[in-house]
Amino acid sequence: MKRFDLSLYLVLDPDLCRAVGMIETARLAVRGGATMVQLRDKQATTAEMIAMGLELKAALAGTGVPLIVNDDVDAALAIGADGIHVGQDDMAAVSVRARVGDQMILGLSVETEELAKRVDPAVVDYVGIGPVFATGTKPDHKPPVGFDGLKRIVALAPVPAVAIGGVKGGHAGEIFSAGAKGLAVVSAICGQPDPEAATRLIAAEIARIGK
Ligand code: TZP
Ligand code: MG
Repeated sequence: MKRFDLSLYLVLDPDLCRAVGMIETARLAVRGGATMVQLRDKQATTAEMIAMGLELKAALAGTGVPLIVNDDVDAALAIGADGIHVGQDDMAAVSVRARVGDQMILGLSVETEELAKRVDPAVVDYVGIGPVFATGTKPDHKPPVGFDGLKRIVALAPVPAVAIGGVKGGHAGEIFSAGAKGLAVVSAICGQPDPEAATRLIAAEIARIGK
């Protein structure tokens, strides 16, 4: 049985994390209450992803927080990551599942109701839905769905969902009301002067609404 908690999902960005560093940002965020960590580096080679991922894995060891690797199945396998996250333009989820086996957490980005309907719960463990809002963190993002779109897409997804895209702690109420199980954030933590305090504030918002 795979266990994971989507409530406060940190997605790392090497540029935004530059001042503090990705490893240290992850360590601080977990101390502040992050429940999942994703290594996402669109420029890195597989060898670089593996090196970074092994460091992250060591930093997260013993915390119970799963390490998810974005896009790169070979890197995820080499790292022995807890999960892999792919988008609609990456390797098909069913092919990813065939490569990584049953035990790895598999996340899929979903931007529309149509795509949510097509998710196979026998293959995919969770979906990332968004962007909720336009965001400079992912310049090529799809049109924002807003809270209404989020609610409609969540309703059609057969697996738990996490909301992404311009998401801040103050959105926790709307996000959980829409049926999502958590907030996935980049810039709300990466590049913040105090990533631990920033995470703690988001975690407090989530706790405040009773999630
Ligand atoms: N996928 C959809 S939006 C996004 C990703 C990776 C970036 C979210 O970044 P931020 O800084 O939390 O808006
Ligand atoms: Mg991708």
